[in-house]
Amino acid sequence: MRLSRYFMPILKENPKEAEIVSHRLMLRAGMIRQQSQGIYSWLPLGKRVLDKVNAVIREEQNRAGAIELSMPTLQSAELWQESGRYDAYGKEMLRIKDRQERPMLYGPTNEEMVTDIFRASVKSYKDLPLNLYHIQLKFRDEIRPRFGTMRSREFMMKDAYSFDLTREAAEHSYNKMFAAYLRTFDRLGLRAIPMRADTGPIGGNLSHEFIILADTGESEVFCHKDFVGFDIPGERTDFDSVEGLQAIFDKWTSLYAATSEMHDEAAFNAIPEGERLSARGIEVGHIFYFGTKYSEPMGAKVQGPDGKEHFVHMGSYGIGPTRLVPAIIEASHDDNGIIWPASVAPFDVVVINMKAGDEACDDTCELIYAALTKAGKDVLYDDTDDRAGTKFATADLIGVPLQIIAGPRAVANGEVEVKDRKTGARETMTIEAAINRFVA
Ligand code: 5CA
Repeated sequence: MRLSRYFMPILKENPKEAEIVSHRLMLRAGMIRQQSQGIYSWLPLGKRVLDKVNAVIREEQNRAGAIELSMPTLQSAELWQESGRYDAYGKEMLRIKDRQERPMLYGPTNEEMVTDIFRASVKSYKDLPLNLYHIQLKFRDEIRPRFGTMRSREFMMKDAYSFDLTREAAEHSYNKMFAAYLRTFDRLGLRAIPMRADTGPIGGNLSHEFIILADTGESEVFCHKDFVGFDIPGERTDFDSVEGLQAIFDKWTSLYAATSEMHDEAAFNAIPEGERLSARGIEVGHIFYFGTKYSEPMGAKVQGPDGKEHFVHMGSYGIGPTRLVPAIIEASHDDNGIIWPASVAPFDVVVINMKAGDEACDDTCELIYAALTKAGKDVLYDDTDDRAGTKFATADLIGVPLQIIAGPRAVANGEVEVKDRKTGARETMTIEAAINRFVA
C-alpha cells in the first residue's frame, strides 16, 4: 500500500475527548471515527487490525471444533418472548418496529436465535456435540459508553454456542472454549487470566471472565500472582481429550481469581501477602454454562441413546474484538505511539522513503516494496513528500513492527536502515540483506 494513495487521517493534536491512552492513539492514528455516541466507523488502518484479530480468533475457534456461520443483527421479538428475556432485558436492548409494526430488536446477543436454528434441524444425540459461532455486530444501549471502542453501544462480538446431551459433555465443550481462549489471547500478545464471574443477564451457574490486567480497566480483580507465569496450552492440544482439557481447566482454576462481584475476601486473604494481586482489569472474554435455561422454554431437544427426548445442555462463549484492539494498545505502547504484536499489526513493515523524488531513494524503495509484496508481506510504503521527521513520527505512531528507512546517504552505499519499533534498535545493512531478512 502506497501511503500517498491510502486513507489514514492522522491527527497531530491530542483529541480532548480521549481519557485513556488507547482511545487517544486510535483516534490519532486514524483508526476509528465516532459517528454518534458509542458508535464507530473503523477506518482502513483500524479495519486491518480488527480483521487480523478476528483471523486469530477464527483460527482458534476452528481448531477447537467450533463451526462458523452468520446470523443477522436484527432479530424478531417473538424469539425473545419465548425465552422470557424480551421483558427482562430492559433498556439496554434497542427495540425497533418494522413497517408492519412488528416488534424487532438489534441483537445484544444470540442465545435465542441459535437455539431456534438448532431446534429446527437437530433431532438426535448423534449430531452432538455441536458448537456454532459467528463474528457479528451487537448493540447494547449502555448507560455509559466510554473509552472509544472499549465500551461502545455498537460493538463486535465473537459468540459461540455449544449444544450437548448431558452436563458432563457440556463441561467438556466449556473446557474446549476455555483452552481456546487461553491460546487466542496469548497469540494476541495478551496475558488473560480466567476469573470466576457473575453470569448477569445471560444466566447459568458456571462462568469465567477472561481479564487482562491494566490500570485503566473497568473491573476490579483479585488473584494469585502465579497466574502471570502459567503455561499456555500448545498448538497440539487435543481438544477431543476429556482428561487433557480437564487438566488444563483444573490447573488454570487451581488458584484464587475473582472479579469484585464474586470476590471472597477471606479466600483472598488466605493467599500469602506477597503472592496476592489486587488490580484493575479489562474483560476481553466471557464464557457461560447455563444448562437448559434456553433449551427448555424454546423446546430444543434431541433423542438420546435411551430413545427418550432430552433438552440439550448449552453454553455460550463471547470475545469482544472491538474491545480487544484498544486492550492490546493499553498493554503495548510507548510515548511515541502504538507497538503492535506481529500477529495483529496492520502492516508487517513500513518502507520509509526519506527523500521522495530523489531517483536513487525512489528506485531503492520501489525495489524493496515490490520484493516484499511479492513475498506476501503486508507493506506500507511511505512515498509521500512529507519531511523525514514527520514520516518517522507517523511510523512510530501507527506501530508497525519493523521499519525500513531509505535515506540518500545510505542508499548511495547500497544500504538502508532497519528499525525495530519495539526496541528502537537500528541496524544498517545492504538492500539485499534487508529484503532477505523479511523474506526468509
Ligand atoms: N452471550 C454471551 C457470550 S457469547 C455474552 O453476551 N457475553 S458478554 O455479555 O459477556 O459479552 C461477551 C464479550 O463481548 C465481553 O467479554 C466483551 O469482550 C464484549 N463486550 C460486551 N459488551 C461490550 C461493549 N459494550 N463494548 C465492547 N465490547 C463489549
